[in-house]
Amino acid sequence: MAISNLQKARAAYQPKLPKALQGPVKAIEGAGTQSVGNQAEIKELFPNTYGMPVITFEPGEPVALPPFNVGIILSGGQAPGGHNVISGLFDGVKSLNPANKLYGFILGPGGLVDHNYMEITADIMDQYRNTGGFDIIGSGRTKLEEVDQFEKGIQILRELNIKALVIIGGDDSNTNACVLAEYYAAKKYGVQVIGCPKTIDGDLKNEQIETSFGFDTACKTYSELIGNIQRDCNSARKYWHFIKLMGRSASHIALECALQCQPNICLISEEVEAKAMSLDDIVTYIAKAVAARAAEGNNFGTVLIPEGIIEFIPAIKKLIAELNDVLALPEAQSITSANEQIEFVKQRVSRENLATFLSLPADVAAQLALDRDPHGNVQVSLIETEKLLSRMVADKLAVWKKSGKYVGKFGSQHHFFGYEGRCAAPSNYDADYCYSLGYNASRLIANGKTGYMSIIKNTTAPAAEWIAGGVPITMMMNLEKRNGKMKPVIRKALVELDGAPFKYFASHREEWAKETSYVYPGPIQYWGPTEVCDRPTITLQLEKAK
Ligand code: FBP
Repeated sequence: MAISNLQKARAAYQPKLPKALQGPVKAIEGAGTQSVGNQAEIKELFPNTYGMPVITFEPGEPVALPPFNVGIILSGGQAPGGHNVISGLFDGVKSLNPANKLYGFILGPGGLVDHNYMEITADIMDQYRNTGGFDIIGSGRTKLEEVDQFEKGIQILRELNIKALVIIGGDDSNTNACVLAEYYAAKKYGVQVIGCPKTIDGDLKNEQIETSFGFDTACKTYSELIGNIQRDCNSARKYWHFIKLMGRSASHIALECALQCQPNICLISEEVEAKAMSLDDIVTYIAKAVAARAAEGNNFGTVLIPEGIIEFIPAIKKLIAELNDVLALPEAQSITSANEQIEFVKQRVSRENLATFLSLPADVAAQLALDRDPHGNVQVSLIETEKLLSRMVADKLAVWKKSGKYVGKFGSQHHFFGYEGRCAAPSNYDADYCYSLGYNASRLIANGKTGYMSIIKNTTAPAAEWIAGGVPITMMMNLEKRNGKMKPVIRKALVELDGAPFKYFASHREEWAKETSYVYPGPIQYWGPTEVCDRPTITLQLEKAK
C-alpha cells in the first residue's frame, strides 16, 4: 500500500488516554437505570439487559485473565476515527494478555452472518493507526435483527473462540447490538456484545454520550470547504452558494458548520418543524435575505442546508410517515419498477397526502416514494435540496423583480458535502476520543459486561481528565415506528431549540445574514498550538459551558 507523508507522520502519533485507562481499572457501578421511554415495554423486551447500572472506571489493581478473542464490526456510514477505535481495542485487548486475538468481520454486520472475517494482526493494525476510513475491514448496512442471523453469528464466534463482539455504529446499529446482546444473554451463549457511538451526524448523544465520534472531524472538514467557498464568494461577489450538508435527520452538522463559518443563512430542520414552515415559507425566508443583501449591492452569499430538511417540513413529514406504512405493505414487496412503485403509493395514500405528493417537484416526490435503506429511512442524501431551493428562490425573485421588490442579480452554485468528510483523517480530538472508546471497550469486556455502550465523558477537558465507563444501551431506548411496526430504538438526539448551540446561532444569524461576517476556519491541523489542534466542536463547547 502506498503511503503519503502525512500518513507516515500520523502513524507515529500516540493517541491520548484518560488517566483511568492508563493502567489496570476497577469498575464503579452506579444505581440501576430505566429506559428514556416506554419503560414497561423495553423491560419486557430486554429482560436480561434492562436496568443495569452506569459504570465508571477508576484506577484499580491488575487482574490476570486467561487469553480470549474479540470480534469487531464496523456498521453503517463511515466516520473519521473508526480505525482508532479498532487500534484502541487492539492495544487494550493485547495489554490484558498478548495472546488475545482481534478478528474483524468484513463489510459490516453481514460479515458475521456470512462468516467473512480476518484476524487483525499488529502489522495490519499499524498501517491504519490515526487514518480515516473504514477500509481496514470495510463497513455495511446489513441489519442484524433475525434469530437466524444471530444463530449464524454464534457459529463463527464459537469457531473463533470469540468471547465478545464490539459493534461500532450509530443509533440503529447500537439498537441491533443491544438486541443481539439480549439474545445471546437469554440463550446463555457466553458472548458479550459492546457498542460504540459512531456517526458523523452527531445525533447519537444524550446525558451519557457527549458526542458520536467522527462528528468533530467531519464538521471541521466541511467547515474548511465552506470557508474556502466563502472566501471565493467574497472575492468574486457574483454567486449565491447553496451548500447541502450531510446529516440524515438532525441538523447538528449544519449548525456546527454555521457556528464555525458564519454563513449568511443556515436552515435548521428542527426549527422548520417547530415553526410548521412550508416549503414556500423556507423559500421566502431565503429570498428575503437575498433581496436584502442585493439592496446593499451584495449579490452573493452562502446558504447551508441540512440534508434531512425535507423530512421536517410538517406536510412532507406526514406524507413520508404514510408512505413508510404503504411501502411496508406485503403487496409492495413484489414491485420491481420505480414507476410501478410511484403509482402504487399514489393510489394508496390519503387525499391530503396525495395533494402534498403532487405539489412536489417530480424528482423529489419520486425519491420519497422509492426504496428505503435497510433501517427504513428515506435516502435523503439522494434528494438534491440545494438545487431545488435555489431554483425556487430564483423563481420567487423573478416575480419580485417584476414588482420592483427585488433589484439584484441572482446567480447560484450548488454543493453537497457529505462523502468528502466521512473518511477524513481524524482530528486529534477524534483520534484520541476513538482510541479511548476502543481501549475502554476492552475494559468493559474484561469486566464481563454485555449490552453496554463504551463511553468517554468530560472531553472538553484535557484527555487525562476524561472519564471512561459504560452505559447500558437499554437506558437510551424507547419505542418508535419503523417499517410500519413499533420497535425498540435508541432515541435520536435532534438539535434542541432551547440548547446553547442553537441559541448562540439564533442570536447572531440576523447580523450574519445582512453583513458579510464569514469566518474561514482552514484545514484541520495535527501539529501546533493546542487551541488550534485539540479544540473540540463549538457545539460541544457551548453545550458543556451551559
Ligand atoms: P450513519 O448513521 O450510519 O453513521 O450514516 C449517516 C450518513 O453518513 C448520513 O449522514 C447520510 O444520510 C447517510 O449516511 C448516507 O448513507 P450511504 O453511505 O448509505 O449513502
